[in-house]
Amino acid sequence: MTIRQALDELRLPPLRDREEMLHLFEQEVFGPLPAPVPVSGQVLETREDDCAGKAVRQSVRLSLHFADGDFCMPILLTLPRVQPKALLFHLSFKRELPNEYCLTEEIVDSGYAVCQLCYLDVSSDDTNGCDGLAARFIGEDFDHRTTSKISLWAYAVSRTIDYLKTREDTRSLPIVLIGHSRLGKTALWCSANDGRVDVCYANESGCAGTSLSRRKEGETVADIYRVFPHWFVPAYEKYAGNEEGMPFDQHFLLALTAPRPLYCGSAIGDLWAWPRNEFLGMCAASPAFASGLAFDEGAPLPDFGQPFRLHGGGVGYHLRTGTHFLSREDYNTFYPWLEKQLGL
Ligand code: GTR
Repeated sequence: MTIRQALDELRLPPLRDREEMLHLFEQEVFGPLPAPVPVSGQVLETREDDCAGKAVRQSVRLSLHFADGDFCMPILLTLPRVQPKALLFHLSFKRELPNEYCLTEEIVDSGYAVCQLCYLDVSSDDTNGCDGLAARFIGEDFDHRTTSKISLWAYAVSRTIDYLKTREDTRSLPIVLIGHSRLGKTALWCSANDGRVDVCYANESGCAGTSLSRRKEGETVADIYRVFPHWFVPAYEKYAGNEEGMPFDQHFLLALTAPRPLYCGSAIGDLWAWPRNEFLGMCAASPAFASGLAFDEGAPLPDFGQPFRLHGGGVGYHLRTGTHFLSREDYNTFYPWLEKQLGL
């Protein structure tokens, strides 16, 4: 079967105007992001000898100034002593270091500054957890019925970018947003809403991320909504078992990063995310980009049991061996493609 035939078989809705696609994802999947508020940052601690003395690490408290009081969350900045190529914004599962998904010394050695924000410092990953930023919206304009935790996490990334744009040392660095799995979904949604994300890398983001829902194996809409309803608005549930009835599919979400570069990493053993549909999602989104994924429609559908990479366009993809993880190999495979996009 060719890639074209595999895409045709899915009978995907054709890509639409940006505003329509954004609206569909707000209405039917993640809910809208709250309105921006002013942000300020206070450096709480500076460590001059981070990464064997090659970088300075700062712990910063960000304050989001809402009319009814501030919401504060910590971020961690690692700033190389030499001029960085870009800033990798790592949306993180945890706050503590070391972080197996974000090896700061290696990232610094590869030439990048790092900003880490832990999603749990925004709001818990819990169906009934109206804590943190979620508490601001419960009973007001937003509760998790009108927006989702994924929207709140994405919102927090954007407010952090507001702050990064106020700092002399980070303001002009390209922002490369990286998220793995549920945080890959969040990175895609943030990038869809915020054009200041210069490059978006969603690693193994699977269902509701890069993986098309139609004919998906592994995790389905029913599975994900049953376990994680708080990632979505309730409208999404109606597509459980009715993926064919969706007026969209995940290629709409991916296309919302266009014309900026977009990257996806998949793993052969990550069958829950279903690499075949992650790859086809990237193919289907490609027409929205000036330079899409460099694939040949008439070529045979790749063997998803073998690693491969497609680095020839502004949409990039790799499939590696192994299981669900944001690995060194993912970073090291991503960098050469990223540097092309950054014009280095
Ligand atoms: C799983 C979820 C996936 C993925 C993953 C993760 O339990 O079903 O969609 O997001 O969590 O975030 O590690």
